[in-house]
Amino acid sequence: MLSIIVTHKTNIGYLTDCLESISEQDYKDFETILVLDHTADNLDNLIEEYTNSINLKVFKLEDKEGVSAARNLGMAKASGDFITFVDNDDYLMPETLSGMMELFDDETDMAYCEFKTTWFQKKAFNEAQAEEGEDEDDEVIEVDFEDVFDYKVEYFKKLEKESILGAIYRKSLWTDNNISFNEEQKYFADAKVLMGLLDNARNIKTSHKGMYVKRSHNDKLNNPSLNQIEKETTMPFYFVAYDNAIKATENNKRLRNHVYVILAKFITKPYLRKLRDKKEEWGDVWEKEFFEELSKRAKDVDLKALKRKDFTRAEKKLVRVMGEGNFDKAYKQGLKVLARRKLVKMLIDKRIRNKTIALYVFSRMKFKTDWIVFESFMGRNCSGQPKYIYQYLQKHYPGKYKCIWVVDRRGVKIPGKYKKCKRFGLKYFYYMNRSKYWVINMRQPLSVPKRDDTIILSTWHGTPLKRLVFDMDDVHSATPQYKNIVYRQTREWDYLLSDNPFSTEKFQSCFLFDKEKILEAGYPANDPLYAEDKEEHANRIKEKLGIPKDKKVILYAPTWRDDNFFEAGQYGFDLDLDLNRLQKEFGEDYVVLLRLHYFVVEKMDLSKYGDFTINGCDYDDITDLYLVSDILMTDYSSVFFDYANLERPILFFTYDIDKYRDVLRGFYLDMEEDLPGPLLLTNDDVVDAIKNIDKIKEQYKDRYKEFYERFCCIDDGNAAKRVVETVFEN
Ligand code: C2G
Repeated sequence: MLSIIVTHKTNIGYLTDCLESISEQDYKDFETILVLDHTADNLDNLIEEYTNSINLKVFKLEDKEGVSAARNLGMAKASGDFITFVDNDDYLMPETLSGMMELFDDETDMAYCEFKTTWFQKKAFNEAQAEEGEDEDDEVIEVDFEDVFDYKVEYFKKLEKESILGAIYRKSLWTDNNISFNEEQKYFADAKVLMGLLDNARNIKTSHKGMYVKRSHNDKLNNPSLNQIEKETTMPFYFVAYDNAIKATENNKRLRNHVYVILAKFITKPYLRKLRDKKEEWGDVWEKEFFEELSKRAKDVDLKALKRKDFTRAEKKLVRVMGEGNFDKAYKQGLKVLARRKLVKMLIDKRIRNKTIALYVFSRMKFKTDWIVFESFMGRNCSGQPKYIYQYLQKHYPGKYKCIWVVDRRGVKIPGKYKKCKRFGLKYFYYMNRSKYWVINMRQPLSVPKRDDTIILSTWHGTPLKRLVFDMDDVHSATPQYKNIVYRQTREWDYLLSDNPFSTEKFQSCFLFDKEKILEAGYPANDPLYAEDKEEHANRIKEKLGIPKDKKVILYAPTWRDDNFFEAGQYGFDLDLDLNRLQKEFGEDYVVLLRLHYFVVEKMDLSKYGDFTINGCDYDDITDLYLVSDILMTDYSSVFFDYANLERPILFFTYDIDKYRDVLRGFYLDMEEDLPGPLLLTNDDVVDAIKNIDKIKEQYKDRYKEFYERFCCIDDGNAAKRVVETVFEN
């Protein structure tokens, strides 16, 4: 029998995924030992639900605490011949246990499985995996007994942070060799244990079936995972772990060498970064206490273990000098390592070169109080709130400000008098460093430091429907540091523009933002929707886009999907709308103006629909597209909040609402109750709705009115004026 040991202290939200994944295993001969480490969570319901399906046995840590003690207790209670550990915030893919269990023969003491770190919850991860396609390669690598040594090192390298997770062990491997977790050690307790296991295991096998999925928590502020806890807290445990690992590898030179490599990597990477970044905050800790501790250990490192492919000569020297125990000398060598690294980076990366020039040259140049940098959608185009604030300044304060537009693409049309620069080009750093105002509608890069007197007007780009940042449980599309990065960026904003009281409320929670700095002035980009000449303007745009005068326009403007991505900011899109059918049904009276979100890089081939579709994907300014359309169809995009200012019909094609709501994001509004139009789940619904658009208008009249009063209550055509008069010195 196999005993699965799960320990629990906090994060009950994650535990369901963990237990569910155990219940879904096809291997059934197991018990689950759940050890509660003084948890404040109420697990009664979960325990009841899973008692049978995972053969659950619950124990409580009484007089001790901590994950090491909890795991030891779990092991003492385990009645299986085999054991494995699953952290309460992680989960297993199907067939993970059977994949490993079937590998055990008389000489095998451990079997490990694939291991992946993710920020996806289980459901989303499964779907992403399923879409990637089944991994056909479930071949088992058999290891010769002689090679087991290489294997041990390989295994060790694979497991990030020297962890014992993602493997099944013969229990006697632990008991015969007196291996257990050091209960004094709050962090890094796995290192010694793992060394002991690897050293004593007779044979190790690897399974390619299933996977151990380690969840990173990306909410460093509210819910840190171990590697997000400040180094100052974990350092003392690191030293203990290191010493234990050294002891455990006394008779095993190759594993010992690997321990040296770990220390050398620590010295040349995080420790060095600490010295560089925190000079003024070091205090005694990094310069004295940690330096001394590291130095003591560096002295014994066999430098031959540090291979040329992993360490430069300067880095190797740093490890040697650290071992000599002279801080000043080590610091100097550290600076040399950093300077060399920077030089190499500058040679290969233009952006780093420009950033360095900015640091030493531009940031020391005179600050210009009448310069304004404008940037919309990270330099994609001239649109959104920045465009209309800019236009207002051009019209009402001609010549007063020098305006600079950040635009990356060629051919972007910008009216008026301005300078232009490319994002992260040399000129960009020049203008960003010297200009007093930055008007941006997304987040600014942290690599351009804000000067003390710089004013950032963050206009954002829509009333939030989809939950944002700190209101999201899980961030599927972003890096694990996402919340932390957003927190730092938003601290730099001097003003955050809001379109309505609802946004003002949500921005406070989703950005943990101060109400005082929120400027509830309405959206300048919605000003044209109230302009007296909007009809004439619309006609001009229709002509530009080639929309026949006798046709009505359905604007289809969906948002992006967090899980359909190629890389950061580059997303795919599957068009579920049946354009063929719409053309057959409505080709006589309508055209469809297709406008995908700016994150979507996939190009749509619309040629087969002839005149029926107009491609609006590359059109700069969506406000213009609102003006020319008779109906808006969207899904979860905030575009409808803006469009509602026109009081024209809105349809919601929400074919994947369950996934979007439950897995990917979650909403701030009740989609069924609060929206100013119907939710359409299929193409049949879409066809019906368009056919009956007048009826729908009538049906949703009251709701539309309520919606308008709630979300469009400030926009009146004068938002740009209000913003300019508040933010700029006029
Ligand atoms: N947008 C667009 N075309 C689309 C969708 C969006 O031009 N098909 C533009 C609109 O200006 C819209 C903005 O991008 O207001 C934001 O789009 P969303 O679809 O709502 O998505 P997102 O970028 O995730 O922003 O608070 C708002 C949220 O941040 C949403």
